Amino acid sequence: MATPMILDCDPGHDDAIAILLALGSPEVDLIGITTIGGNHGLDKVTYNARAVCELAGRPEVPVHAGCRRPLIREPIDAAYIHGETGLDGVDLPEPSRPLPDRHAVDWLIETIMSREPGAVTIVPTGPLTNIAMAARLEPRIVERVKEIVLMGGAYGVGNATPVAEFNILCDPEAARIVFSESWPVTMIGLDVTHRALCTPEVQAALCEANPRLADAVGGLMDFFRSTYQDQEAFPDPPTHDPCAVARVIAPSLVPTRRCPIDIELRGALTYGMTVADMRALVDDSDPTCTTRVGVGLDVERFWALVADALARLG
Ligand SMILES: [Ca+2]
Repeated sequence: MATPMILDCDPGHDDAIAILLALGSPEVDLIGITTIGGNHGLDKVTYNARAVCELAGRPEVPVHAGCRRPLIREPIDAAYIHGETGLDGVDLPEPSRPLPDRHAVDWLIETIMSREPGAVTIVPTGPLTNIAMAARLEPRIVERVKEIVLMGGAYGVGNATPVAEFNILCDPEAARIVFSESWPVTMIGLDVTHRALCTPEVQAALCEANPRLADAVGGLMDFFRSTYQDQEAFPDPPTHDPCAVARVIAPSLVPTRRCPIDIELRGALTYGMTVADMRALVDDSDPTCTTRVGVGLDVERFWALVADALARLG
């Protein structure tokens, strides 16, 4: 039985790979995509999400545009990593379906409430504004969501600041809401995703897996590599977002441990930090702690999973 999944994203090069991974994996039923201003403004990332579905041959997957701005702070973006379009380096097909009017937050609520309790898994790979808004607008969704598996945060080093990860820093107040609700939250942070480096060997294997998509995947990764080399001193780009999708598809691929996580909202140097209490005070089976953190990645299996998904997209 495939897991019904909603991907809440801001494509973004690694978001694009996350969408392709979800669409190409039989373990997942991607029931829709919601978008959020993050890596780039809302209009660009929404267009990109639709264009990636078109590229995958799945234009019927519903895409709904969400929040344009964070709850409280001023918007920031990551154009320095993802380029002018948000997906520089590739020519994507134009979306063939019109963008629905319905706001992503309304669509999220309606979709979750219309499904069986415990059915839907949400995978946010951008700022958490939409998810926080949905929880406040319709609190009953909190107990109906099976799990939130998000890319964001870190218990170690940050990226947008020394201690804060970009997605969380975009809207720390929204993150506080999402992490403090009673639904299960699994945080797949930089501690995991910095291991998912798309080396030239990995990239060649991905391109070989699907010749039809090879130009697009290669173009995305070439651009992503160049900005990560120039801006972040990484030899190869860490491909963050598909790690969260992979955790849903094959949990053993991303080991986690249960620990309390809170979001720093007041620190002059630490605003947006995900403070994970790793002191092992919480037993792994303790149900009163609803947050988990990813602590590792089976890198070889991860990339094999992505290659298999690309191959299935035909
Ligand atoms: Ca993202």
